[in-house]
Amino acid sequence: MSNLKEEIRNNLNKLQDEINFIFAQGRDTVLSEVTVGQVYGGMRGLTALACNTSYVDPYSGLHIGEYTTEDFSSRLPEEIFFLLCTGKFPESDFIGKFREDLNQRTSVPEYTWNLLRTLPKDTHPMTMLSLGILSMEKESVFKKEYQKGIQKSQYWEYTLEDALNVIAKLPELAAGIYRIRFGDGNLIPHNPDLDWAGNLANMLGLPNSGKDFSELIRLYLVLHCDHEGGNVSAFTSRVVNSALSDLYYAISAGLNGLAGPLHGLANQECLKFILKIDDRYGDSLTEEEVRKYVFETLDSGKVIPGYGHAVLRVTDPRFTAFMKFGDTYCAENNCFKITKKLFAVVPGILKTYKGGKVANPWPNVDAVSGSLLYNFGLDQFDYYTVLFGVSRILGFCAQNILALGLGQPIIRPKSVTNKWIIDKLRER
Ligand code: FCX
Repeated sequence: MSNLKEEIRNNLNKLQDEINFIFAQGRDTVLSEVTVGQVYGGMRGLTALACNTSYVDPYSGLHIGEYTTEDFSSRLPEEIFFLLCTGKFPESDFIGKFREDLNQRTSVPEYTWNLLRTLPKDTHPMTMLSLGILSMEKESVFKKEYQKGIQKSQYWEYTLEDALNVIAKLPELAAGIYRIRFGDGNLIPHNPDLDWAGNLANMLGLPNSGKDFSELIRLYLVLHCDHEGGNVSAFTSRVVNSALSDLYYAISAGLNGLAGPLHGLANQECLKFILKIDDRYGDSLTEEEVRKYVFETLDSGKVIPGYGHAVLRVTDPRFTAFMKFGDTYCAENNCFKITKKLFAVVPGILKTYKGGKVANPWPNVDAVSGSLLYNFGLDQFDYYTVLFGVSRILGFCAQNILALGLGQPIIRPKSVTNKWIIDKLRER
């Protein structure tokens, strides 16, 4: 695994020094107070977690280490995994050595394929991805070593082994899910000469897949890799792993959260939304018609998919990176044109909708990603969140490796009843 392990160890030492410094300043320092509104409001804005893989700034978006989205968006997912785990980019010889290591670990067990093939034909691909990973749980190196009795300081090393075993299998597993669910069920073999994203793009077996499609898949797998620690999927994965449930359990759990329409499924919802606009108005669509459709959606009690965010307060730089790709490769595609028209109209509407209660009227990454995939003939929307999941697993793995390496304890915040809160209020 090249110098990845050594660099993670260096990063853990650095992070531990920082924590020692923070504790020396005072463990009782207050970072954030909890209001009643936050307790009942999804803990929004409550600073209660430390995550050292990435950080989402409300105004400049996703940062990994000291790099902004613009800085890292041209890299390979393999380099991004290294960056998430170590805080820096690898040396130029890393990719070749890392590929050699992953190539030894790619094979998905036959029992996983058997399981996936016996599921009903209408099973959601996210269920298949989550089950596929969970089915391999018995392979966990961490679990086997834990049962033998290992030191706490070694937990991260065996979790790294699990991470590499899962990451190596993801292109084959994810592409296999596509082939079973939407294709003829025949799997395309892994090509040891291709990189991680290139393999996934190739193994999907789409008629139009070429260099540009591989480039889209690379970008897709980079932009979705991590989004700090408090989002539903990353937090779920961390909570599960904090009980020392191994990475297979933790990844599967995180994916189950990602499968929700307010989180990772928003990309498929968004493309459906765009296609409905296309169906109704066709090529001559005007901004006024887009406006009408958006109001109709809001008035029927639905959200506008791909808009809004719990942390961001500007246009998501991941959206901007995808738009740049779209302008270069799919400017004439109808869905992409509608995406642009929505971008011109939706923020203005959401800014004032219901007295301006939408905290962030700007687009997030999901507002455009589906249009780009659709342009390349990936027209099975149910599959889009699988690609999101493959990428986000890099973040789940990195977050859990670092948390275990820093000896973080089981996560267990306190809950109270309404009565407890009412009594507290009466005491004032
Ligand atoms: N369309 C309509 N209403 C919206 C909205 C949107 N796109 N975004 C927020 N609102 C509404 C909320 O539904 C809420 O209304 P309520 O008080 O009646 O329940 C109100 O505005 C305040 O919510 P807000 O504080 O702005 O947003 P939250 O932090 O609660 O939720 C999400 C954030 C992302 C869940 C929300 O903006 C949303 O539902 N967006 C559409 C779905 C989406 O794009 N999800 C993907 C997000 C992200 F990229 C990811 O995690 O993958």
